Amino acid sequence: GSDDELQTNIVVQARPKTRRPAMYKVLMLNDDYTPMEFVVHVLERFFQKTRDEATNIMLHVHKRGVGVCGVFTYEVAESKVTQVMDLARQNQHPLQCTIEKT
Ligand code: TYC
Repeated sequence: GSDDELQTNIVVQARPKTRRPAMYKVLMLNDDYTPMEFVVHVLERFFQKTRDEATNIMLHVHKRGVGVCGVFTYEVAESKVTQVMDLARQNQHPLQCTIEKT
């Protein structure tokens, strides 16, 4: 056969089908026992907050009962919750955090 019969089947998509991932808030919950300083430490260590940002978030949670630590993809959010809860348990603090779809 001639050279034209060789099909390569290459399709160039003009607009690639990308999909933004679902995002999840990591929420910190207030309790009566976890030291304020520990919560500030957690926010600095796992959520890259400055001392001032961490203090503001901690005080917001202390007063209102719940606050947002950050917004992440599902896997990252789950990982943050696990790391926070592990450190809290190691230090015998009842600190709880959870995720919520945005
Ligand atoms: N309420 C705690 C206290 O008075 C402080 C605290 C703040 C605990 C935020 C948990 O997510 C929390 N020691």
